[in-house]
Amino acid sequence: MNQKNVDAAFQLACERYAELGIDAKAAVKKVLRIPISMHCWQGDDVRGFENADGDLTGGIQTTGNYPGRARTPEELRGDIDFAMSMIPGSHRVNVHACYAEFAPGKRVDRDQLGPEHFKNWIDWAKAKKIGMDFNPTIFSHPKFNGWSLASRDKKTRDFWIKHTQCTRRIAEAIGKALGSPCVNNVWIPDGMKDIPADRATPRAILEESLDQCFAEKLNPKYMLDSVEAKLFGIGAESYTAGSHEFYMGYAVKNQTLLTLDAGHFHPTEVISDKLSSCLLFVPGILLHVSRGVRWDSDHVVILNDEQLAIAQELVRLNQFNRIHIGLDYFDASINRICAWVTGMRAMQKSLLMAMLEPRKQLLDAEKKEDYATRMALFEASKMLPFGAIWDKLCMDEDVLLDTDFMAEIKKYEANVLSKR
Ligand code: RNT
Ligand code: ZN
Repeated sequence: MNQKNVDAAFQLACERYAELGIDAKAAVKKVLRIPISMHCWQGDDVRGFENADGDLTGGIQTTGNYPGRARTPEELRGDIDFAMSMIPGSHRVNVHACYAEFAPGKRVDRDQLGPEHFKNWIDWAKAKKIGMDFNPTIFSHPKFNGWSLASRDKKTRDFWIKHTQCTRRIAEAIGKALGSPCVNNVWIPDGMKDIPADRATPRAILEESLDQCFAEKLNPKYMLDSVEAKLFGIGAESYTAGSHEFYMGYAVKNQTLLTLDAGHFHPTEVISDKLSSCLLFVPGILLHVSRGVRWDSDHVVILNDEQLAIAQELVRLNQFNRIHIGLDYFDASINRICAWVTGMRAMQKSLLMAMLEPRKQLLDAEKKEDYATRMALFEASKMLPFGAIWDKLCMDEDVLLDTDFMAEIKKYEANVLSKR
């Protein structure tokens, strides 16, 4: 990287944007203030620490066996630290209940978890001055037999209700310790492979179970509840109890946050179009930014059209206090650090790009119903010197440019990952 060239390109780019009335320097500042919650589970293929060799169940799958996955909490946190060193700005980390740590001989089941089992995560986050988010882990466990909170079996249901109640208290403790509300996201895989004869009963049970999960009032200054829908999972292709309509209704009725996962809808149905509607009726949204590819909902986030459309909506709505941005994907077939860094940076790039659109001209054209001008402006925006602004942002934040970070990751792979 030639620093002089980056500076010169930035200067020219700022002038070009200024001609259109866009303040590129202000956009850079703004994007750096937006925290993104990085999901810890990309680092170990969603295995967790309870039984890392156990099967991943619940209709989600990691495919691939790329060497170097994190096997211990120290390895995972070390990998996250390294990934974060290549991501501009300050972010959050999203942890699942299955990443609990136990003192020797003190292992407990998921219905007995407490904040003490996440002490190392909390201390680490505190030292880094970052926030954390949390999730009950309602899959990959012997008590998940295809059903959990929507189970007809009271014992199964009660176990998962207790687990979810534990996670809410853990989330509250995390939020209190770190001085930033911790979003606790409930997702369950419950569903059926083939056409159900009764779609209603599991949903009625699920509503009752969730009411029990959320009965205890906890302080929203420290924790926020969110619920996540999904259209289908592997082995639950025909029906999921927790569908979009179910959780949209639940979140509106109970005023919880609603999680929108980009990979959880029909292939041509996009979450970018849902944000402005949902925000009218729920107190907030948790985004699971992901990339669906055919039947898989969890490919690494890249700067594609839907990613940009999501970011455009976020910027245009400008309600970052109500929208929590998190990533959710897992690719076990490539270097996992690169998967994190690429997704986080793509999220940031899309936000920056969205902030650099000729907003005023676009709105003017639209108001006049001059849709040809609007289309021409959108096309013109794509050719603006966005890359020069991004490079300068990276350089000033002391992180490597897009063209350079992979060499650093390769070094880490040779020195650290390949030794596992
Ligand atoms: C699964 C959901 C859920 C999980 C994570 C691990 O389809 O998207 O959010 O990916 O909780
Ligand atoms: Zn998700």
